[in-house]
Amino acid sequence: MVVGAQWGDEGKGKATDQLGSQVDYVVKFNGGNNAGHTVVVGSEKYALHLLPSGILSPGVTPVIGNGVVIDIEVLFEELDALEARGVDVSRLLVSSAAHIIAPYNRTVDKVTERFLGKRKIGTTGRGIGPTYADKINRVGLRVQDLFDEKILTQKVEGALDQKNHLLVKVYNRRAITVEETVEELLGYAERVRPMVADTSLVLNQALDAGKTVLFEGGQATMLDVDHGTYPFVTSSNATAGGVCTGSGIGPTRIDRVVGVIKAYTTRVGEGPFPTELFDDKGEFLRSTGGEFGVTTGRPRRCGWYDAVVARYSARINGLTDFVLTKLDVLTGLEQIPVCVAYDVDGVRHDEMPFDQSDFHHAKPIFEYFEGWTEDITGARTFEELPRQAQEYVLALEAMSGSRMSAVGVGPDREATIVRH
Ligand code: 2SA
Ligand code: GDP
Ligand code: MG
Repeated sequence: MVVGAQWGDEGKGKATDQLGSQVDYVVKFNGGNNAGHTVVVGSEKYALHLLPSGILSPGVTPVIGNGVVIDIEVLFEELDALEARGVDVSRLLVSSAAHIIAPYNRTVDKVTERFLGKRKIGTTGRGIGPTYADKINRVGLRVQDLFDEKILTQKVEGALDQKNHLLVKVYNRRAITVEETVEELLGYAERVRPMVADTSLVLNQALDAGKTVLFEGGQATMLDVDHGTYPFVTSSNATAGGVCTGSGIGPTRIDRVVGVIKAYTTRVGEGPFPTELFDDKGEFLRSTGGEFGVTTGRPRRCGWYDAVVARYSARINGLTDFVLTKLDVLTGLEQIPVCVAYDVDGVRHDEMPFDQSDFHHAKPIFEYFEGWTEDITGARTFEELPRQAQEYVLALEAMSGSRMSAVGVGPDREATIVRH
C-alpha cells in the first residue's frame, strides 16, 4: 500500500502511477473527491480526485473500495474526462457498500464551516465529513441503495429528518425535500450498475490467485481521523489500518507499506504545523514546488522537513519503505533546516506529543544541512546526485524510521531514483 506520511500532497499519485505497471489492481480505500492527485505522463498532465491513480496504467483494474465516499456526479465527470482523452476506464469496479455523498452533505459541509467561523477546519467543501458522519450515525446511503427506490426513499427520509431541523432552525436555510434528493440519486443508478461489485470478494480472490494489489491512500497520516491532528483532520482513516476496513482484506495479506514523504512539508487547511514558514523561504517552496491544491486551488502552507512527523508515520503505519519526493525543489537553497525534535514549553520531545495542546505549542529544534546548486532533475542513480543532496537524503533516512527506497527529482513518471 501507498500512504501519505505528512499532511497530504506528498506525491502519492505519481508513486502509485509508477507502480501501476507492476500491479493488477489499484484500490482506493478512504476519502473521496477531497483528494487531488497529479500524474504527469509525457506531455500529458492528469488531475485525479475520486478515481485511483492506477486507472492510467493499461491492464490495471481500478477499484473504489467500501471505505470511500462517492459523489456520483463527480465520478461520472471524471470518467468522461478521462475517456475523452483516450484512457480506458471500462474495468472500474465500485463497492456496493461504499457510501454516497448526497447533495445535502455538500450543503452541510459548507454551511458548517461558515458557522464555525474562526474554528473552521478548512475542509475542501466536498461533503466528506458529513457523509462519514452519516455513516457512523447509521443514516448513510450506500451504493446498493440506488437500486431499490423504496429503501432509498426511507433512508433519505431518515437522513433528512435531522438535517432539515439543523438547516432550517439553526442555519436559517431552506429545507431539502426527500423527492428532489431521491430523484437526483435514482438518475445515476443505471450508469453505475455495471460497475458495482463485491469488491472485497474480488480482491481476496485476486490475491488467492497470486495477483498483485496496490492500495492507494487519500490524504495522509497527519490528517487521519484517529492519528492525525484532531480536529484538524479529514474524516477517514488515511493510515495503513484504513486499508483493511476500507477494502475488506485482512492485515495478514499486506506485504509492503510505503509512506510517501516530501523533502519538505506542506499542509492545506487549518491546524498546527510546527515547521511552517511565513517568510520568503516559504514562498520559495510554494512557487518552486507548485504548492497549490489540486482540488480547490488553495495555496498550500509550506515548511521544512519534520523528522518527528516522519518517525510518527513510520510507527503508526508500520512502514517498510519511504518514497522521498520533490528533492529537486530544494535545489538552490544555501542551507536546509530539518526539524529533529520539538521544544514544548522548555521540554524536548523526540516523539510526537500525545497531547494535542502540546503539539500546538511545539517549536521545532533544527539541524542544518548544506544545500546544492546543481540541477538534479536528470539524475537517475543516487550517485549522480551532488554530495550534499546525497548527505541530505541519508540524514533524513537515518532519522525517519524507515529506509528511503526511492527519491523523486521531478514530476515526470521517469524522474525517480530507485534505490531498493
Ligand atoms: P475534508 O474536505 O473534510 O477532507 O477536509 C478536512 C481536512 O483535510 C484536508 N484535506 C487535504 N489536504 C491536502 N490535500 C488534499 N487534497 C487536495 C489536493 C486539496 C485541495 O490534493 O491538493 O485541493 O485543496 C486534502 N483533502 C482534504 C483539508 O485541507 C482539511 O484540512
Ligand atoms: P498527492 O495528493 O499525494 O497525490 O500529491 P499531489 O498530486 O496533490 O501533489 C504533488 C505534486 O508534486 C504534483 O503536482 C506532482 O506532479 C508533483 N510531484 C510529485 N513528485 C515530484 C517530484 O519528485 N518532484 C517535483 N518537482 N514534483 C513532484
Ligand atoms: Mg493531493
